[in-house]
Amino acid sequence: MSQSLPFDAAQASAAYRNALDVIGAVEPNVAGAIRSELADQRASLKLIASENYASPAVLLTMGTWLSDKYAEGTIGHRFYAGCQNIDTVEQLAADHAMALFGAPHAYVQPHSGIDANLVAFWAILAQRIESPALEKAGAKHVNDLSEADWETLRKALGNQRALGMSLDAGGHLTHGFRPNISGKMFHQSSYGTDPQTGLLDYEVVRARAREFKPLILIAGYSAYPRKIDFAKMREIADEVGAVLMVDMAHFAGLVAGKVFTGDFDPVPHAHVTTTTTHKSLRGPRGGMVLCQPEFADSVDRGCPMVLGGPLGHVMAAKAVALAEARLPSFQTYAQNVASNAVALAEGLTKRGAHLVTGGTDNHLVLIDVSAFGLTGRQAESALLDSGIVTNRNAIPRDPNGAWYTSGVRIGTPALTSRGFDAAEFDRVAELIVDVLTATSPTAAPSGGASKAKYVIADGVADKTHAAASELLDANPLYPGLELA
Ligand code: DSN
Repeated sequence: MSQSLPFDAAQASAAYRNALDVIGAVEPNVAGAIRSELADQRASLKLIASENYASPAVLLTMGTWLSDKYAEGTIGHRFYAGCQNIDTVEQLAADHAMALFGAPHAYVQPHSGIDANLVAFWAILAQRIESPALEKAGAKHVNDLSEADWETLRKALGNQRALGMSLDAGGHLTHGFRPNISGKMFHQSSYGTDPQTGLLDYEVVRARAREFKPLILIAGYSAYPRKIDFAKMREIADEVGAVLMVDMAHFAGLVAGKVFTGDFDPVPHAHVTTTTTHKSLRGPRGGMVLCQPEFADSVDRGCPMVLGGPLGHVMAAKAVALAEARLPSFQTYAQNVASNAVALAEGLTKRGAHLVTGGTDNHLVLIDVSAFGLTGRQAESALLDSGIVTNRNAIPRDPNGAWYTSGVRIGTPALTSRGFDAAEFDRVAELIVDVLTATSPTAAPSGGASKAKYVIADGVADKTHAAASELLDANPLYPGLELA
């Protein structure tokens, strides 16, 4: 499989050489760090499920004077003069997003996934909450309330409920958990996964929703290796009168690339869908909200409600990335991301690794490394020592908690962008199992096994580094792009 990033190597080389000369003339150390980052990215087996490689066109779009313009407000309705070009790029990004995802409305200003979720939460509260304060004030929208009315509203907001996937089952911090503002705005409850199969049990979700009666039913994940039936989630939301909010940050590329269709495509089923743009979607770092028309007005008030001024250069890069995702080649890429994940899962399983849910049908697998006698932290570090970049992750009902964990999360989007195929992912699986088998915990000073320290059998890390380099050399990142 050849690399799937669309770009012209000669053009990109010339652009980056000139740009680095301009940067280096002012602060050579920054130019050095940029060069060094490319070298590092080229030299590592990047398996972090939330990372990818954006195309040179996407990256170059961000280094422009669109960055210099303030543009609070919405398209054609700004609080600053002279925003015509920001209007153009924001409209382009929204149009591409609506066309790509078949969404009635798109808001492309959020700076990150957390921001996108916050915009969605406020929009849902504004749209759905039966606030006595709103009626009393005769206000049409929370933005029109007086300070006294806000006080009443805050009390009403504090009584709202959100139901999302539990963190250890693969849910996200922004789905109502305490370290995030969503855990303070809402009374939160969660649904987990079946203890035997590791899969979502929709009847358990339904029972929890009936009992808890959430305002918002949240679906989506950052570490669940399976697809979700969003038609069923919408049915549950409707049954209890909840708004269905789907956070598709991790799998937006699979939706865009038509791997997840029908009941597994969240956009037609959810009232509000949020995403990041830089994971499997392969765009610039940022966020986005798609919604049904009834939420559009409230979603569009994201800035200044909870967002700072929109980043014109990033919205422009979103437009470029979304245009790329509309090409037929992106569908091939997305199919490869999913089929490579299956090859990786099968390669790990046949060599004795235990996978949460026993496999995958998205872009990631979650290995339960306790079967190797390791914590997630030890496994992550041993793999890194061997040239393999992953991240540790809790598994359902994890006895080692969120810091040490018992899992390692592995994703295929980045290496698939480099062109890795199923046979190469099978080889990656072999390398991972070799390293984990050769790693053992050292003794803790207090007795028993350490949760952090480990030792890798002699020679294994070096051998794995060499094998990883062979795979990387066969699939160069940005082939032909030369900085010197
Ligand atoms: N940091 C992202 C991830 O790794 O899944 C989610 O916020």
